[in-house]
Amino acid sequence: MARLDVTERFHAISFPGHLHTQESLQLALGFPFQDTDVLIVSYPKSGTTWMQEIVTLISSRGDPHLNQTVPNWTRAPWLEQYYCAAVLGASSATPRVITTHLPYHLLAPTLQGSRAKVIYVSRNPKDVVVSFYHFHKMANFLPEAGTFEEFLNRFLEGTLNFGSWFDHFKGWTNQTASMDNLLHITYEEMSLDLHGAIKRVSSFLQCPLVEDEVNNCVQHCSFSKMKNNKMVNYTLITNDIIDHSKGSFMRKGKTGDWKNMFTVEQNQYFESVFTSKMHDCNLEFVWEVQDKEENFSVTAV
Ligand code: PPS
Repeated sequence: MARLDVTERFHAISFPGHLHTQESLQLALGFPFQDTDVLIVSYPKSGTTWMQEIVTLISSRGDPHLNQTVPNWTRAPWLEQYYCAAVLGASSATPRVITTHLPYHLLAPTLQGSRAKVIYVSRNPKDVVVSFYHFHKMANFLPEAGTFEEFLNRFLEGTLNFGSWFDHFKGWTNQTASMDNLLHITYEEMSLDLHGAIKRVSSFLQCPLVEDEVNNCVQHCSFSKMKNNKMVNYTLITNDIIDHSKGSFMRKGKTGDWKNMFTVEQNQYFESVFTSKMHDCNLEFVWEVQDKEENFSVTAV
Protein backbone atom coordinates (compact mmCIF):
# COMPACT_ATOMS: atom_id res chain seq x y z
CA MET A 1 0.00 0.00 0.00
CA ALA A 2 1.51 3.33 -1.01
CA ARG A 3 -1.28 5.92 -1.56
CA LEU A 4 1.20 8.59 -0.53
CA ASP A 5 -0.86 11.44 -1.98
CA VAL A 6 -4.22 10.25 -0.65
CA THR A 7 -5.90 11.87 2.33
CA GLU A 8 -8.92 10.22 3.93
CA ARG A 9 -11.54 12.45 5.56
CA PHE A 10 -13.26 10.55 8.33
CA HIS A 11 -15.64 12.18 10.84
CA ALA A 12 -14.26 15.59 9.79
CA ILE A 13 -10.64 14.59 10.52
CA SER A 14 -7.93 14.06 7.88
CA PHE A 15 -5.85 10.88 7.97
CA PRO A 16 -2.99 9.87 5.67
CA GLY A 17 -4.29 7.52 2.96
CA HIS A 18 -1.06 5.62 3.40
CA LEU A 19 -2.03 2.94 5.98
CA HIS A 20 -5.52 4.42 6.58
CA THR A 21 -8.61 3.58 4.55
CA GLN A 22 -12.28 4.38 5.12
CA GLU A 23 -12.77 0.71 5.90
CA SER A 24 -9.90 0.47 8.41
CA LEU A 25 -11.07 3.63 10.17
CA GLN A 26 -14.63 2.35 10.33
CA LEU A 27 -13.48 -1.03 11.66
CA ALA A 28 -11.59 0.69 14.48
CA LEU A 29 -14.80 2.28 15.71
CA GLY A 30 -16.34 -1.12 16.30
CA PHE A 31 -13.23 -2.89 17.52
CA PRO A 32 -14.10 -5.61 20.08
CA PHE A 33 -11.69 -4.80 22.91
CA GLN A 34 -10.79 -7.57 25.32
CA ASP A 35 -10.47 -6.80 29.02
CA THR A 36 -6.82 -7.86 28.90
CA ASP A 37 -5.91 -5.41 26.09
CA VAL A 38 -3.53 -2.52 26.64
CA LEU A 39 -4.36 0.52 24.51
CA ILE A 40 -1.72 3.23 24.08
CA VAL A 41 -3.38 6.49 23.04
CA SER A 42 -1.68 9.68 21.90
CA TYR A 43 -1.84 12.63 19.57
CA PRO A 44 1.10 12.14 17.14
CA LYS A 45 4.55 13.13 18.39
CA SER A 46 3.62 12.91 22.07
CA GLY A 47 5.76 9.92 23.02
CA THR A 48 3.84 7.07 21.35
CA THR A 49 6.89 5.06 20.29
CA TRP A 50 8.50 5.56 23.67
CA MET A 51 5.42 4.16 25.43
CA GLN A 52 5.22 1.24 22.99
CA GLU A 53 8.81 0.45 23.96
CA ILE A 54 8.10 0.80 27.68
CA VAL A 55 5.02 -1.44 27.58
CA THR A 56 6.84 -4.14 25.59
CA LEU A 57 9.75 -4.04 28.01
CA ILE A 58 7.49 -4.23 31.06
CA SER A 59 5.64 -7.23 29.57
CA SER A 60 9.03 -8.88 28.95
CA ARG A 61 10.22 -7.98 32.47
CA GLY A 62 13.06 -5.87 31.08
CA ASP A 63 14.26 -8.42 28.50
CA PRO A 64 14.92 -6.44 25.27
CA HIS A 65 14.66 -9.41 22.89
CA LEU A 66 11.24 -8.50 21.44
CA ASN A 67 12.14 -4.80 21.21
CA GLN A 68 15.24 -5.68 19.22
CA THR A 69 13.67 -8.22 16.87
CA VAL A 70 10.07 -7.12 16.19
CA PRO A 71 9.10 -3.71 14.74
CA ASN A 72 6.97 -1.54 17.00
CA TRP A 73 4.07 -1.54 14.51
CA THR A 74 3.88 -5.35 14.81
CA ARG A 75 4.24 -5.40 18.60
CA ALA A 76 1.71 -2.61 19.10
CA PRO A 77 -0.20 -2.02 15.83
CA TRP A 78 -2.27 1.12 15.25
CA LEU A 79 -5.93 0.20 15.58
CA GLU A 80 -7.00 2.46 12.71
CA GLN A 81 -4.42 1.27 10.19
CA TYR A 82 -5.39 -1.28 7.58
CA TYR A 83 -3.02 -4.07 8.67
CA CYS A 84 -4.11 -4.11 12.34
CA ALA A 85 -6.57 -6.99 12.13
CA ALA A 86 -4.04 -9.18 10.30
CA VAL A 87 -1.29 -8.44 12.84
CA LEU A 88 -3.54 -9.14 15.81
CA GLY A 89 -4.92 -12.27 14.13
CA ALA A 90 -1.41 -13.66 13.66
CA SER A 91 -0.31 -12.94 17.22
CA SER A 92 -0.86 -14.93 20.37
CA ALA A 93 0.65 -12.26 22.63
CA THR A 94 -1.06 -11.57 25.95
CA PRO A 95 -1.77 -8.86 26.71
CA ARG A 96 -2.40 -7.52 23.22
CA VAL A 97 -0.83 -4.08 22.95
CA ILE A 98 -2.65 -1.76 20.56
CA THR A 99 -1.92 1.85 19.68
CA THR A 100 -4.24 4.60 18.47
CA HIS A 101 -4.18 8.28 17.53
CA LEU A 102 -7.99 8.43 17.40
CA PRO A 103 -9.85 10.98 19.55
CA TYR A 104 -11.93 9.79 22.50
CA HIS A 105 -15.32 10.57 21.05
CA LEU A 106 -14.74 8.18 18.15
CA LEU A 107 -13.63 5.26 20.31
CA ALA A 108 -15.91 5.84 23.29
CA PRO A 109 -18.82 3.64 22.12
CA THR A 110 -16.66 0.56 21.61
CA LEU A 111 -14.39 1.21 24.62
CA GLN A 112 -17.23 1.70 27.08
CA GLY A 113 -17.99 -1.52 28.85
CA SER A 114 -14.49 -2.83 28.29
CA ARG A 115 -11.89 -3.10 31.04
CA ALA A 116 -9.02 -2.69 28.54
CA LYS A 117 -6.23 -0.67 30.15
CA VAL A 118 -5.77 2.67 28.45
CA ILE A 119 -2.53 4.67 28.68
CA TYR A 120 -2.89 8.24 27.44
CA VAL A 121 0.44 9.92 26.66
CA SER A 122 0.52 13.69 26.26
CA ARG A 123 3.31 16.19 25.65
CA ASN A 124 3.71 19.94 25.77
CA PRO A 125 1.84 20.90 22.59
CA LYS A 126 4.55 23.38 21.66
CA ASP A 127 7.03 20.51 21.44
CA VAL A 128 4.42 18.38 19.67
CA VAL A 129 4.00 20.93 16.90
CA VAL A 130 7.77 21.30 16.42
CA SER A 131 8.31 17.54 16.29
CA PHE A 132 5.34 17.11 13.92
CA TYR A 133 6.67 19.88 11.66
CA HIS A 134 10.04 18.19 11.28
CA PHE A 135 8.34 14.84 10.69
CA HIS A 136 6.19 16.33 7.91
CA LYS A 137 9.36 17.28 6.07
CA MET A 138 10.57 13.69 5.92
CA ALA A 139 7.26 11.77 5.71
CA ASN A 140 6.17 11.58 2.08
CA PHE A 141 2.70 10.39 3.14
CA LEU A 142 1.94 13.68 4.88
CA PRO A 143 1.07 16.99 3.18
CA GLU A 144 3.75 19.61 2.51
CA ALA A 145 4.78 21.20 5.79
CA GLY A 146 5.04 24.73 4.36
CA THR A 147 6.69 27.33 6.58
CA PHE A 148 6.68 26.81 10.33
CA GLU A 149 4.33 29.80 10.65
CA GLU A 150 1.82 28.15 8.29
CA PHE A 151 2.19 24.82 10.00
CA LEU A 152 1.67 26.33 13.45
CA ASN A 153 -1.52 28.00 12.25
CA ARG A 154 -2.83 24.70 10.90
CA PHE A 155 -1.98 23.02 14.21
CA LEU A 156 -3.85 25.69 16.17
CA GLU A 157 -6.81 25.53 13.79
CA GLY A 158 -6.91 21.74 14.13
CA THR A 159 -6.66 21.16 10.38
CA LEU A 160 -3.53 18.99 10.33
CA ASN A 161 -3.80 15.24 9.80
CA PHE A 162 -5.18 13.55 12.96
CA GLY A 163 -7.21 16.64 13.82
CA SER A 164 -7.16 19.06 16.71
CA TRP A 165 -4.64 18.56 19.50
CA PHE A 166 -7.01 20.44 21.83
CA ASP A 167 -9.97 18.14 21.12
CA HIS A 168 -7.74 15.09 21.45
CA PHE A 169 -6.20 16.16 24.73
CA LYS A 170 -9.43 17.32 26.35
CA GLY A 171 -11.44 14.37 25.07
CA TRP A 172 -9.15 11.79 26.64
CA THR A 173 -8.06 13.62 29.79
CA ASN A 174 -11.68 14.46 30.66
CA GLN A 175 -12.15 10.72 31.22
CA THR A 176 -9.46 10.41 33.90
CA ALA A 177 -11.91 11.02 36.74
CA SER A 178 -14.48 8.46 35.59
CA MET A 179 -12.27 5.76 34.01
CA ASP A 180 -10.14 3.95 36.58
CA ASN A 181 -8.69 1.91 33.73
CA LEU A 182 -7.11 5.04 32.20
CA LEU A 183 -3.61 6.25 33.08
CA HIS A 184 -2.51 9.69 31.92
CA ILE A 185 1.23 10.15 31.75
CA THR A 186 3.26 12.88 30.09
CA TYR A 187 6.38 12.84 27.95
CA GLU A 188 7.87 15.31 30.41
CA GLU A 189 7.29 12.96 33.35
CA MET A 190 9.06 10.23 31.42
CA SER A 191 11.95 12.60 30.64
CA LEU A 192 12.24 13.78 34.21
CA ASP A 193 12.03 10.39 35.91
CA LEU A 194 11.97 7.44 33.52
CA HIS A 195 12.51 4.97 36.34
CA GLY A 196 9.49 6.33 38.24
CA ALA A 197 7.39 6.45 35.06
CA ILE A 198 8.13 2.80 34.29
CA LYS A 199 7.17 1.80 37.83
CA ARG A 200 3.93 3.74 37.49
CA VAL A 201 3.08 2.06 34.19
CA SER A 202 4.04 -1.41 35.44
CA SER A 203 1.90 -0.96 38.53
CA PHE A 204 -1.03 0.26 36.41
CA LEU A 205 -0.61 -2.81 34.19
CA GLN A 206 -0.53 -4.98 37.33
CA CYS A 207 2.85 -6.25 36.30
CA PRO A 208 5.07 -5.28 39.23
CA LEU A 209 8.79 -5.55 38.50
CA VAL A 210 11.78 -6.04 40.78
CA GLU A 211 14.39 -3.29 40.81
CA ASP A 212 16.77 -5.00 38.36
CA GLU A 213 13.94 -5.45 35.87
CA VAL A 214 12.97 -1.78 36.12
CA ASN A 215 16.61 -0.82 35.59
CA ASN A 216 16.78 -3.01 32.48
CA CYS A 217 13.65 -1.33 31.12
CA VAL A 218 15.17 2.10 31.76
CA GLN A 219 18.35 1.13 29.98
CA HIS A 220 16.64 -0.27 26.90
CA CYS A 221 14.21 2.58 26.30
CA SER A 222 16.69 5.41 26.60
CA PHE A 223 16.73 7.83 23.67
CA SER A 224 20.18 6.66 22.51
CA LYS A 225 19.19 2.96 22.62
CA MET A 226 15.97 3.62 20.71
CA LYS A 227 17.67 5.91 18.18
CA ASN A 228 19.96 3.02 17.25
CA ASN A 229 17.27 0.33 17.27
CA LYS A 230 15.98 -0.18 13.74
CA MET A 231 12.85 -1.84 15.14
CA VAL A 232 11.72 1.58 16.38
CA ASN A 233 13.68 4.24 14.53
CA TYR A 234 11.73 3.69 11.26
CA THR A 235 14.85 3.12 9.14
CA LEU A 236 13.18 -0.14 8.02
CA ILE A 237 10.78 2.08 6.04
CA THR A 238 12.03 2.80 2.54
CA ASN A 239 13.07 6.29 1.43
CA ASP A 240 10.11 6.74 -0.90
CA ILE A 241 7.83 6.69 2.17
CA ILE A 242 10.08 8.30 4.78
CA ASP A 243 12.97 10.29 3.32
CA HIS A 244 15.73 9.58 5.80
CA SER A 245 18.02 12.10 4.12
CA LYS A 246 15.73 14.86 5.40
CA GLY A 247 15.81 14.00 9.08
CA SER A 248 15.51 11.34 11.71
CA PHE A 249 12.35 9.98 13.35
CA MET A 250 14.26 9.85 16.64
CA ARG A 251 15.14 13.51 16.17
CA LYS A 252 16.16 15.18 19.46
CA GLY A 253 14.12 13.58 22.20
CA LYS A 254 14.16 16.72 24.31
CA THR A 255 11.67 18.79 26.27
CA GLY A 256 11.45 22.49 25.52
CA ASP A 257 12.85 22.32 21.98
CA TRP A 258 10.03 24.67 20.93
CA LYS A 259 12.17 27.52 22.29
CA ASN A 260 14.56 26.97 19.37
CA MET A 261 11.74 27.32 16.86
CA PHE A 262 9.04 29.72 18.09
CA THR A 263 9.42 33.46 17.65
CA VAL A 264 8.23 35.67 20.50
CA GLU A 265 5.14 36.57 18.43
CA GLN A 266 4.37 32.94 17.63
CA ASN A 267 4.62 32.09 21.32
CA GLN A 268 2.25 34.93 22.25
CA TYR A 269 -0.23 33.83 19.61
CA PHE A 270 0.03 30.21 20.75
CA GLU A 271 -0.59 31.24 24.36
CA SER A 272 -3.67 33.25 23.41
CA VAL A 273 -5.21 30.41 21.39
CA PHE A 274 -4.24 27.94 24.11
CA THR A 275 -5.90 30.00 26.85
CA SER A 276 -9.06 30.37 24.84
CA LYS A 277 -9.35 26.72 23.79
CA MET A 278 -8.41 25.30 27.20
CA HIS A 279 -10.67 27.48 29.32
CA ASP A 280 -12.84 24.46 30.09
CA CYS A 281 -9.95 22.19 31.08
CA ASN A 282 -9.12 21.93 34.76
CA LEU A 283 -5.94 19.90 34.72
CA GLU A 284 -2.75 21.23 36.18
CA PHE A 285 0.63 19.72 35.53
CA VAL A 286 4.12 20.52 34.43
CA TRP A 287 4.92 20.44 30.75
CA GLU A 288 8.40 21.83 31.10
CA VAL A 289 11.21 20.15 32.94
CA GLN A 290 14.25 22.21 32.05
CA ASP A 291 13.25 25.67 33.07
CA LYS A 292 11.07 25.69 36.17
CA GLU A 293 10.15 29.35 35.63
CA GLU A 294 8.35 28.47 32.43
CA ASN A 295 6.12 25.78 33.79
CA PHE A 296 3.19 25.53 31.47
CA SER A 297 0.11 24.41 33.19
CA VAL A 298 -3.55 24.06 32.36
CA THR A 299 -5.49 25.62 35.16
CA ALA A 300 -9.15 25.75 35.94
CA VAL A 301 -10.79 29.08 35.25
S1 PPS B 1 4.48 9.12 16.24
O1 PPS B 1 4.83 9.43 14.82
O2 PPS B 1 3.20 9.73 16.61
O3 PPS B 1 4.51 7.69 16.53
O4 PPS B 1 5.61 9.85 17.09
P1 PPS B 1 5.85 9.70 18.65
O5 PPS B 1 6.53 8.42 18.91
O6 PPS B 1 4.60 9.97 19.39
O7 PPS B 1 6.81 10.91 18.95
C1 PPS B 1 8.11 11.01 18.41
C2 PPS B 1 8.88 11.92 19.34
O8 PPS B 1 9.24 11.18 20.54
C3 PPS B 1 10.64 11.22 20.70
N1 PPS B 1 11.11 10.00 21.40
C4 PPS B 1 11.81 10.04 22.54
N2 PPS B 1 12.21 11.07 23.32
C5 PPS B 1 12.94 10.77 24.42
N3 PPS B 1 13.30 9.52 24.76
C6 PPS B 1 12.92 8.45 24.02
N4 PPS B 1 13.29 7.23 24.38
C7 PPS B 1 12.13 8.69 22.85
N5 PPS B 1 11.58 7.91 21.89
C8 PPS B 1 10.96 8.73 21.02
C9 PPS B 1 11.16 11.35 19.28
O9 PPS B 1 12.50 11.75 19.26
C10 PPS B 1 10.20 12.42 18.74
O10 PPS B 1 10.40 13.70 19.33
P2 PPS B 1 11.35 14.83 18.70
O11 PPS B 1 11.09 16.06 19.53
O12 PPS B 1 10.96 15.02 17.28
O13 PPS B 1 12.76 14.34 18.87
